[in-house]
Order: sequence, then structure tokens, then C-alpha cells
Amino acid sequence: MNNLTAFPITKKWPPKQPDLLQLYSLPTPNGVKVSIMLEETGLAYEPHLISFDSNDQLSPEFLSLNPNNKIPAIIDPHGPNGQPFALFESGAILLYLADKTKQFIPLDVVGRYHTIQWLMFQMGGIGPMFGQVGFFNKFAGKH
Ligand SMILES: N[C@@H](CCC(=O)N[C@@H](CS)C(=O)NCC(=O)O)C(=O)O
Repeated sequence: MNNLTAFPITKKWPPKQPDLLQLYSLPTPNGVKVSIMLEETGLAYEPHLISFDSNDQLSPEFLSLNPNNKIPAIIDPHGPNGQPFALFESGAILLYLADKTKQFIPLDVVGRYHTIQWLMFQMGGIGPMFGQVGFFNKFAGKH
């Protein structure tokens, strides 16, 4: 059993199963990337809903995990060296989970960087562009 009480976010979202990886997210395009990865790798996890309706992402407890007020974020109670490990940014989380489970990323350098290049392509290019298409088509200018 790992003690996650050192992470202030656990005061607002107490873990029921602190031995499991804790996911703080919402089913948005960036949020579901990590949910899909967790499901595909078979890692057990406990999800916590960060509601934008109540501006949960701006709460001090959430900001203690990601000062950039964005989901998704995780705490792995069994991180490197067996210590609890917190991480935000979906791309960083995907890489971490791939390395942790040795799935979805080859160990050889060439295969590894070919995988990372597509991750960077998604994170820095097509992902934000699609996000803007959605925002301007669905929300911008509407009251
Ligand atoms: N680069 C970040 C982007 C995350 C992001 O934009 N998350 C959005 C939802 S898809 C969010 O949390 N928005 C809340 C806000 O900006 O207040 C990542 O990939 O994790």
C-alpha cells in the first residue's frame, strides 16, 4: 500500500484504491488518449472526473498536480524506484506508460524514435489543429 497523502490533489479526490494508478481526467480528445492507453495496456487504474462545469481544473488541489490547469494527469503509486510519481501532458504520460509496460514502443533506438516522431506529430501538429477546428466550429462566437 502506497501513501499518496503527500499529493494535495488526493484531498479533493481521495483514492479509494491508493495502490492503483490514479487518473485525473475527462473524456475530451486529450483525456481519452490516456484512458485508451490504460485500457490497451491492461494496467489497473482508478479514474477521477475533473469537471470543467465546476472548473475543477482551476482548483488549488488540481493545480498542485498540473500548474497548467489541463487534464489529463496521473499519479502512479508504483513509479520509478518504487516511489509515487506524478505526471501531466498526455504525450509524456503515453510515453511513460509505454515504457512502464513495455508495450506500444520498441526498445531499439530506431523503432523508438519512429514511434516518438508520430507522437510529436500528433501532439504538436494535428492534435491542436483538430482541437481548433472543433473549438471554432462548435463554440466560438456562440452565447
Ligand atoms: N498539451 C496538453 C493539452 C491538454 C488539454 O488541452 N486539455 C484540455 C482538455 S482537452 C483542458 O484540460 N482544458 C481545460 C482548460 O484549459 O481549462 C496535453 O496533451 O495534455
